[in-house]
Formats: sequence, structure tokens, C-alpha cells
Amino acid sequence: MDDLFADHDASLQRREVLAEGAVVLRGRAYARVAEFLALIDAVSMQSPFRRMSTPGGYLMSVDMTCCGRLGWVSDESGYRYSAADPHTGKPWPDMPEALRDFAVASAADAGFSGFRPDACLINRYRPGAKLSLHQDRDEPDLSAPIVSVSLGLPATFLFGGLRRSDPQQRIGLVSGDVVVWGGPARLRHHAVLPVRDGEHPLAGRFRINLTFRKASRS
Ligand code: MD3
Ligand code: FE
Repeated sequence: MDDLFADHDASLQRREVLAEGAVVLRGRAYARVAEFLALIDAVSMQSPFRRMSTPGGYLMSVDMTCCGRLGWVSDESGYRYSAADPHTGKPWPDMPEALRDFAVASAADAGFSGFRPDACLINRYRPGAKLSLHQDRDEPDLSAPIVSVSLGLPATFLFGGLRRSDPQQRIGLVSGDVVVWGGPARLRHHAVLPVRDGEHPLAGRFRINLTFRKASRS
């Protein structure tokens, strides 16, 4: 018997509202994971994944690169967006149109029409890599949402509140899940728990997360 709508069918798309301004679009990228991973490979051949240091002097456990007109940079002197990749001294690779179009359509699905992302941060997690509790507040225009696309190994995401000490919801994110964060959710704290070891058929022993942002004022 065909079981087209079983909940184990990862290609099913469902919408989950986490809070005002925060929507999970389950499986929205599921059919495009291989395509997106290939585009990320091409980006990383121009601007390789690297571990950045925090202003506090720690080395982040996540490997990062970027594409788009602006990329996010962290070093001893702070966090900022930069048009040049400090590793290559050259502009960041262009944001592939297929990725940009997907992010714009996802934002529109979640109620944020007219999203114009100019930066895509690419976080690559090996087993054990994590992201500590933080806010994303380096973007000058907080009226624009952030679109996140999860690829490869699963992760547990913690979604907190406006204050660091606010209680957190745990959200499981798997390959192909898309989350749009905007409006009153835009400055909420969040974290990613250490990624568990595993093997993903398309991504191997990695989780990759894309975040599309508007990093300039205009
Ligand atoms: C909630 N990345 O790059 S994306 C980041 O999975 C980052 O790599 C995580 O947090 C990752 O800054 C999580 C989800 C996310 C992004 C932005 C948010 C959640 C957010 C902004 C406000 C609230
Ligand atoms: Fe973040």
C-alpha cells in the first residue's frame, strides 16, 4: 500500500509557527539539498571554509565561509560585515541565483515579501561543533528577516527570548528544513547544541546551515 502522507516522508512540507515572526517551513528545501550542496562546494573553492576567532580570543568550532556582496567576519577586533574575504583579500563569491531566489521565496512564504538578501553565511558543523547562545544584531536593518536553511546532519536548535536568561524552546532541524526569523523574533537569542556524529547520504559527516541576511542599510 502506498503511504504517500506518512510523517516519515521527509519530503512533506509543513509549517510550524514557533513564535510571532518565527516560522519553520519543514522540508521546504528537501528536494534541493544535493543542488545546494554543490553550489556551496563551488563557493568554498573560491572562499574556503575557515574557523574564525571571537573578540574574546576563542576559536569558533564551526567552519565558516560566505557568499554575496557582504560576508560576516569575526576576529580579535570584533564582528562586522565586510565586502572582502580576509582570507583571500578578494570579494566574497557571488551569491548563486538559485540560492538567493529560494531564500526570497521562503521569506515571502513566511510573510516577509520584498526580502533583498545581500549576504549568505555558510556554517559547517563537524560532529561536536556548536554555536553558543547569541543574538544576530550586526545587521543595520532589523526589519529584514533572516532565512536559515539546514542541510546534512540533524541538529538541535535552542530558541530563547530577548533576554539571555529567558527560557528556551528546543527545536529539531533536519536536512531540508527552512526557518524564517523576523519581526519580533529577530533579536531573540538562539544556539545550536553540539552536532551528533552520523553520516548523511549527501553531506557525509557534516551539517551545513545557510543564513541569508540583509547586511546593508539600503
Ligand atoms: C533566531 N546559525 O549563523 S540559524 C548564525 O544553525 C546562526 O547555524 C544557526 O545562528 C545555525 O547566526 C542557526 C537560525 C537562526 C538564525 C537567526 C536568528 C535563528 C535565529 C535570528 C533571530 C532568532
Ligand atoms: Fe545566529
